[in-house]
Amino acid sequence: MTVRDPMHFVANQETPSGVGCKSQSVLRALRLTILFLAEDANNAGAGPVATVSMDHNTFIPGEITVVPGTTVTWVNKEAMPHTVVDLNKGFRSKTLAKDASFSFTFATAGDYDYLCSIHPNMKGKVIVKPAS
Ligand SMILES: [Cu+2]
Repeated sequence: MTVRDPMHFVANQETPSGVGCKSQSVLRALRLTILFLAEDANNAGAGPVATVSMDHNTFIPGEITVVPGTTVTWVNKEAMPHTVVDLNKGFRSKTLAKDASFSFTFATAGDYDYLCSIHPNMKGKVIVKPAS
């Protein structure tokens, strides 16, 4: 497959000095950036989402079942700082102060046991399985 870039081709033809080429390549970079951002926004909006709260030193709900592709967001609802740490090291949040959140998109089916590294008896589980 051949990919052509007509804008770049025209710029080369009309401005042999190279000045036009430079501004064209800046424009091209901008265009690519915009495409990238647009794609990113689409992805963020496309998948299902779920929320887990952290309150009273507890993940609520403690166990959730989601389909692959779901973005889970943990939100700390209390003044006590918490973290979200996957026991299999798939994800790990920073320390979350009150109202801070952490998100992770689960692409792969499986059971994900996690805990708060500050309060190791504070545990939760995300079960990722395709809808039947
Ligand atoms: Cu904690």
